[in-house]
Amino acid sequence: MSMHLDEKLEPIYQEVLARNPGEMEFHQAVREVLESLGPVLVKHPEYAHHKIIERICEPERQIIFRVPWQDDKGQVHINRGFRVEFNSALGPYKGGLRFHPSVYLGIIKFLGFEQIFKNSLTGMPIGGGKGGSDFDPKGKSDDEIMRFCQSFMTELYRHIGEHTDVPAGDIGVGGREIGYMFGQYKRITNRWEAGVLTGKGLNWGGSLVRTEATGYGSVFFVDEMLKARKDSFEGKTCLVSGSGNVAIYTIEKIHELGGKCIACSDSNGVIYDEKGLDLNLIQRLKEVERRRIKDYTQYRKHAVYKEAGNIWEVPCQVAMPSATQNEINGKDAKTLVKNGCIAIGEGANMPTTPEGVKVFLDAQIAYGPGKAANAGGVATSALEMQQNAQRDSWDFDYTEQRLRKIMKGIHELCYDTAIEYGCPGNYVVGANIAGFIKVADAMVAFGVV
Ligand code: NDP
Ligand code: 2IT
Repeated sequence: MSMHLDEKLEPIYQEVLARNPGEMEFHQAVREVLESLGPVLVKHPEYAHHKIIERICEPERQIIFRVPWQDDKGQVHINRGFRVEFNSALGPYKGGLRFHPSVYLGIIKFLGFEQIFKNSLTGMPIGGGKGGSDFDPKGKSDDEIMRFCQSFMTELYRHIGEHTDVPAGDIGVGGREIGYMFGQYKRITNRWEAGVLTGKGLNWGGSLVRTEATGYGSVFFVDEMLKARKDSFEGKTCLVSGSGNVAIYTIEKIHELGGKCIACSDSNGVIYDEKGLDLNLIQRLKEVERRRIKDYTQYRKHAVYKEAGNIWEVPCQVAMPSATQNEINGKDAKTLVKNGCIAIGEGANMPTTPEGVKVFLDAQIAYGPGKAANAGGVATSALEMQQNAQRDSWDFDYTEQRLRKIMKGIHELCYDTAIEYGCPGNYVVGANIAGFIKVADAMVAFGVV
């Protein structure tokens, strides 16, 4: 089912398997990148000589720590915290924090590994890292979230800094959590250091458009893929999985560009609204009231909720997975293609299994992999860092234009690189190779470090 690996790369992959037992998601992310790199080693024998790939697959530093906290009843709980500082060739480690019960080292490492190449593609000076905890924010009070975030930062603070490592949000970590963590960092260090975290509130160092950036950026990326095929979002029926930060602003921008989103989801079920999703309602339910997507049907009576439903069975032309890893398998991908889907834009990280990716590539539909399509979030984090360094803040339109330009640049880079390496239209090859080369060249320049 998986592609064949180049004979130089197979032993490197075997070594990754042996050194990182049981970390399936990390194995999957590494394999997907290595599958693209065979022709790069032919063009650049110096990378093999300097063992660049072996080095890139080994995180520079992996931090695992205890996070004790007390719930509202006074009960003590112990969670595990992670920060994997994967690669700092291009800049300080940069990447989000994920709070979700499924988190373990293998998930943080897959995300950190992907982040290296994604951040490279943005053209901004940021290295790759990721962190998080197996803490489950669902059903917790604000006070419990605060105490958890404070405890988490009480260990993390010693490892991060504006020139060292700059965390942000991911699943389960948004503006509220960044606030509690920034407050604790400031208190412990006695430094008002805006550049240490991104995704901050607007009146304390945050950037306009950061909240919207991942969703907007993913839609801009798909728009570029459609343009390259002389097509557009106008009149397209779309699916967006999830109903969190990325999903919400993906839906908003699709509607702005003339598409119609008819379904979204959460981990319990799927909402189908044939008249087009009511975004204000979703925002109120999810962002303000923190409720389940099921409640949508209380306010839109014609909409249908399917518990444990499969969103990919709804016929569409554009699908934007924006929830989590491996949410589209080979069968789902076949269903999408059979039902007339012509474009996939991955708002989530690694949402498609290797079998699914193969289906999309074989069908030659426009397939934008996460490390290219969802790079707008981290790119806007880098814009937030720029504003912090200048002690400045830019207006919404200017910041959105910068994001739009960055996404256009990423599309062009992936598109051109795919052609250069003989795989026109294959954004997987384009993103992996273009992202890799910039990091590899920096590592060669630095010598054996
Ligand atoms: P949120 O926490 O805001 O939302 C996550 C959404 O995905 C929720 O609807 C959640 O449902 C659903 N979801 C999460 N885990 C699962 C699961 N295991 N099974 C089914 N559904 C799940 O996170 P974001 O919107 O920030 O992140 C979504 C995706 O986008 C992630 O893959 C993340 O890595 C990626 N991403 C995020 C960026 C950002 O800037 N935030 C940047 C680039 C990528 P429920 O509420 O039921 O758990
Ligand atoms: O996966 C990602 O790129 C993010 N969660 C955003 C990281 C960031 O530093 O803004």
